[in-house]
Amino acid sequence: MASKAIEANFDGLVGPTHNYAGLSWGNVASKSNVHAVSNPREAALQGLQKMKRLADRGYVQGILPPQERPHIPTLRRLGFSGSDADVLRAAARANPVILAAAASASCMWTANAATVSPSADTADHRVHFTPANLSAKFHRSIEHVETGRALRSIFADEAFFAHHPALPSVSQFGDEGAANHTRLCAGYGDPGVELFVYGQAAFDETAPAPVRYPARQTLEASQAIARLHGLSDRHAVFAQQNPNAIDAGVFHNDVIAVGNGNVLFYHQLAFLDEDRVLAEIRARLEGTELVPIRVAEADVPLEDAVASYLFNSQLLNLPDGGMMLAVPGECREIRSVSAYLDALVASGGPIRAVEVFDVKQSMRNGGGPACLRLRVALTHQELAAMHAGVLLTDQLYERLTIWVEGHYRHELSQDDLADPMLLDESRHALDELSGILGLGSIYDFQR
Ligand code: SUG
Repeated sequence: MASKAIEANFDGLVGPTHNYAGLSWGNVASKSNVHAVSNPREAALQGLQKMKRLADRGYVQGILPPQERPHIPTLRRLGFSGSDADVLRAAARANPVILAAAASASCMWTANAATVSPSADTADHRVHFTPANLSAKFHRSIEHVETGRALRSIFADEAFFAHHPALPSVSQFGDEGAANHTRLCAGYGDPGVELFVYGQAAFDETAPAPVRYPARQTLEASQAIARLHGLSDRHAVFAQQNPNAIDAGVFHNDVIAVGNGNVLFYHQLAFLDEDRVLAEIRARLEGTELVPIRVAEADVPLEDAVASYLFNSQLLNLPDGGMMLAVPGECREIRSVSAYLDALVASGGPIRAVEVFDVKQSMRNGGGPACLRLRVALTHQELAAMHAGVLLTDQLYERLTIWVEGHYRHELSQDDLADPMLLDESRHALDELSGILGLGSIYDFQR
């Protein structure tokens, strides 16, 4: 019999340097808000409020800490030298985009932190983690070392958890983590089907590929993760994303599809070969029937799906059966999407409720509710074995709110990124945070 299990969501706490630098070509929101002034305090509070609302509804809610930014070791690696203040000044003078990349708070989007395979699917029956190399974007490619450190310290017990290093950091093995990985199952503790969605096959020059924007995830990367995690053919399906969708701004699959349990909610233009994808999932899914909810272009044009982030929603089990969709506020601002959501709930299908979350600060960089969370299905034994200090309680929420209010700025412009005071403030904040979360010295500056 399958052991009982839950799904925990680990949200990335937004870091003190949250800013709009326009670093992600192919991500429409990031480019259209380039150099807008951000509000890191509001961003972090919006994230915490989302976590608190979900925790209050009984969902297990965890936190992944922000990384040290600006990341001085990265700037030193690029030849900037002297004191930390000298390094910042020299980088700002030489190339402000490099400084912005080293200062990005992008690790907040933990759907890109790693790929996680639950123990019900893996050969050794441990939960497997591989941090994503995020090699498609320089500012994100520097995340995986600290991500791996944080995951190892939270899920430390080797009897239950297995950790792999990120894949080689080259475009042929570009890996964007859970944003391109969806698990379908009867119950979280039952054997599931892990759907790996890739943008391009790297070693086949004749294969279909987007022409305007980059494909960030390759087939070869997805296959490597499945091998590392010990997933047999029964547990893994590989599907190519529709290249036209990538060219329309769908830079990760979680901008056009989301799955939970036996439900796959997706846009008709999500996959290159929709029929094959559904057939392969159906052939592998045990103990339940796949319920596809296909959104037609006629109801929600792709452009509206990208602008609203309809599919970047969290699809969550309700306690009495059925599911709720946690959508970003933008879904209610776009007529086709709002009307679709009303019709969806009225249709009598598995999605019975829609709840709106305000994560605007993150949305302006192309990160909706689903980007902000990493899902980890855990048995009760595994949950008991992990580090509980990162699980959100009322007390931790209060403490973190006070912490944000005490350390974060209201405004941050691109010029501020070179301010040595910002580095100082950020290190002080993170030093205190690692104590609050009981994580030990996970940051370079603490070592
Ligand atoms: O990688 N934006 C992120 C958004 C990630 C969204 N995640 C998921 N879909 N799961 C990215 O493109 C923008 C940073 C800037 O431009 O300042 C950025 O990195």
